[in-house]
Amino acid sequence: MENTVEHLRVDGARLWESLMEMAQIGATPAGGCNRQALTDEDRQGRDLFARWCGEIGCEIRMDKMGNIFARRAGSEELPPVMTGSHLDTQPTGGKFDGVYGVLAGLEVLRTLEQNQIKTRAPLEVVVWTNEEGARFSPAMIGSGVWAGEFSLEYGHTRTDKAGRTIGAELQRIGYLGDMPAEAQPVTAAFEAHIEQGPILEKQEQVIGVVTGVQGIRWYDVTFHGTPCHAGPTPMEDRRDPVQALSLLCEKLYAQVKAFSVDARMTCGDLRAEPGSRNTVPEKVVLALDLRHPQPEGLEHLHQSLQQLVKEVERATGTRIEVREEWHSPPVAFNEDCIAAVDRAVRALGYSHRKMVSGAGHDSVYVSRVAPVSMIFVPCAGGLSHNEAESAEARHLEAGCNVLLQAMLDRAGV
Ligand code: HGY
Ligand code: MN
Ligand code: MN
Ligand code: MN
Repeated sequence: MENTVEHLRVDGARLWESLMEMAQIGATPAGGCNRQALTDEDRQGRDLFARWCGEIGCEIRMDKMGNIFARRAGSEELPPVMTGSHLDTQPTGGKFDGVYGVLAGLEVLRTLEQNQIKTRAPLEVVVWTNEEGARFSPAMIGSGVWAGEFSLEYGHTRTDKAGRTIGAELQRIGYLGDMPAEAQPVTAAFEAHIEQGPILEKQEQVIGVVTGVQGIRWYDVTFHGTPCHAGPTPMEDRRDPVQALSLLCEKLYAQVKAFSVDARMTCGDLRAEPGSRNTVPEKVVLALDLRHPQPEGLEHLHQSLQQLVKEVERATGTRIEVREEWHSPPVAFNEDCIAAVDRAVRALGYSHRKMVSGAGHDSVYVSRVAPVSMIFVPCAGGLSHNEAESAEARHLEAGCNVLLQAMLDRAGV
């Protein structure tokens, strides 16, 4: 049996078809996907995934955070070898971020079913709830509750901008499971994902053997000013929060760039209140995302923010509040799982390199309770969180072959 397993390959065309069918759900006119967490589109995607898993005899369970576990029985009662990712997207997301990891996992199960191969340990493909953190903050909350990072109560009470809670939305779309959202023993876990950056494509490598994930810190920075009339109020009489925000961003961008080529700063969401063109705002709220691969680097960025806030308050006479929304420290993945991916890549003969993930993934929280590593494939121009996100079928197939072999390596046959 051993040698046939080594020569087993997934069906790349079937994987591509499933990706394109899933991409129809929440499809946007510009060719991307808007399937935000717990929307009707997310429900449709979940329903389609569950139907596909049912077709190959998987047992499907759901927990209280709406995480979906599709299990293919093994020949022995062992903790499962897990894979999966997320089906939710950014508002202007693409066809592959998250979805690829879910459907690559499904393709592994389809391939084993088709070849009547039974693994010793059961295999499980997981859909984690709200990985993106676009509709509900913070990101990766489904896997975060499962791994014990957040309480179920915290997870259920997170709200979107319209004040709807995760708990109510899970109920509304019919994905509020009754299984506790608590980690069970796992033999090993792997997540296949597009790189969402330019390295593999630039270096013409097919596979990224992912050794860890960089650290992330999210803040809500609120700049308080004095609302007044846009016309009669002289510039020097104003306490304008937009002026404070632009001064802070200018200084912080400069410090981040000067500090390290690996440092990241993003201001992806801004809102002014009351939001009238001819009233100087009372306040401006900035959703800030800082990242760095090392803990001390992330701490340096955190300190720079605190210190610049004080400087800008003095310079503009405004009050600035910094509230930390989320802190996901850098993660190093499990050496045995990294080695399993490495063995698979070499046996398959794909070009490859080791790398750290710039994006956060559910594997960050899974790694708190299980041995984990990830498999990256290139995406065009390194673009993601963008409707033009694209990847080549041959690369997606290669990554899925690596996933198959790495899972077999850990599950046994
Ligand atoms: O923000 C991230 O890195 C992930 O895509 N949620
Ligand atoms: Mn993702
Ligand atoms: Mn993403
Ligand atoms: Mn992600």
